Amino acid sequence: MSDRLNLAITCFPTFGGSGMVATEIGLAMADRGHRVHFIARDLPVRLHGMTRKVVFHEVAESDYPALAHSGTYPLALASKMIEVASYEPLDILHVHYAVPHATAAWMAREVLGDKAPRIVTTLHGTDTTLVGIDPTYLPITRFSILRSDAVTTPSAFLRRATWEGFGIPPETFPIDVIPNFVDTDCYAPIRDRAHLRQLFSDLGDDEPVLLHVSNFRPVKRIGDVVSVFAGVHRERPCRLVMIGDGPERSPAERRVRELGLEDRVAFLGKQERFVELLAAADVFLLPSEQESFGLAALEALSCGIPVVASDVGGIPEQIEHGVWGYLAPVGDVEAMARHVLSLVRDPERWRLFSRNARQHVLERFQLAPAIDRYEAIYRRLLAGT
Ligand code: GMT
Repeated sequence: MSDRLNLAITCFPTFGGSGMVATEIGLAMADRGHRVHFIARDLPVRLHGMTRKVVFHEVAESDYPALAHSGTYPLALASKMIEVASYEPLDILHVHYAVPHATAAWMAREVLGDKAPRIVTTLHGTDTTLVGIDPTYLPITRFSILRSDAVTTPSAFLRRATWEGFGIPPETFPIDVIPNFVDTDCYAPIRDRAHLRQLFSDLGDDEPVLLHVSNFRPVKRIGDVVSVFAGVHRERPCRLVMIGDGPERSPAERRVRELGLEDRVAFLGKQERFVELLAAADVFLLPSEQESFGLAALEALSCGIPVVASDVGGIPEQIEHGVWGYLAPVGDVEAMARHVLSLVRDPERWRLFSRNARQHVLERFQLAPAIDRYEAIYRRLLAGT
């Protein structure tokens, strides 16, 4: 086996955390001298401008009229995997998200036979907790997971949920937990309120700013973000920055207008880069219904921004309640607002939480150790152990 690996990565090229994690893994592997291919529907968001380092293969669905609306993406993806593996001796195919990516990888492997790469599947959350355990998709998702040569999850919670949800006895099928990671040089504590003043020209010097980033899907409980903000604002005037877009954005904007708070809230939509705003905010809100990990919270912690979040899924694996953030039961917006107030009213406590947050991320969630672990899995599979 050569030292230089030939790796292909498949992910959703959207703003979600799974695509970002996949992209960072690919770029880091390319930095280590490995050959890296991305096979995806579109150029992954954080891959923009980086194409010299990696090769991108676009998955294009057939435009044959009879196939319109028949969901040919998994077939088109498997076909592209087969095509790439036919002229490149791929060692590893690392797919992010079980449905349909692990399924497409399995189909490609069946076709490729001896030329097939090893399949690594990283589960990210909803592929297990929502879609995967939907009875319609459960058998095919379970099958695709079990046919992978290695499976990883970003949290111990998701590993447990996968074993339980798919009825897989843990002793028969090991799953590696590799926590998500963050680029701590990029996500660093640099507090410069000038960026916030571009959003709120009348922002007071000590007026707290709350911030939320997500895909605004129902699972994120966007209504709770607004309720927590409104609860805090009643006691201590503050601002809210909302980054991202999705089905819950319009209802949230409507609610903010009904509350008469539109001058105090900035809805920015999808942003490719928002680290300057994040690092200048005071508290990050993540009141999700479910979260296998919560990458956006980790990025906030890396900037030294305390997080107030719901006590679900993998979130408690990265946030220690009362030390660098606060956790509350899902939907308990009063408790969340109280926690935010306890931070913004007590600068000494805020500074302590901020230091703890950054320290914790530096100790446990750096990029290089995570990449070492993925690479070790690739090499373990190729060594056949
Ligand atoms: O949060 C989302 O809905 C997007 C989704 C995705 O596919 O990117 O996020 C999932 O994967 C992220 C990266 O591992 C995790 O940080 C998120 O917690 C997870 N989302 C859910 O579990 C709801």
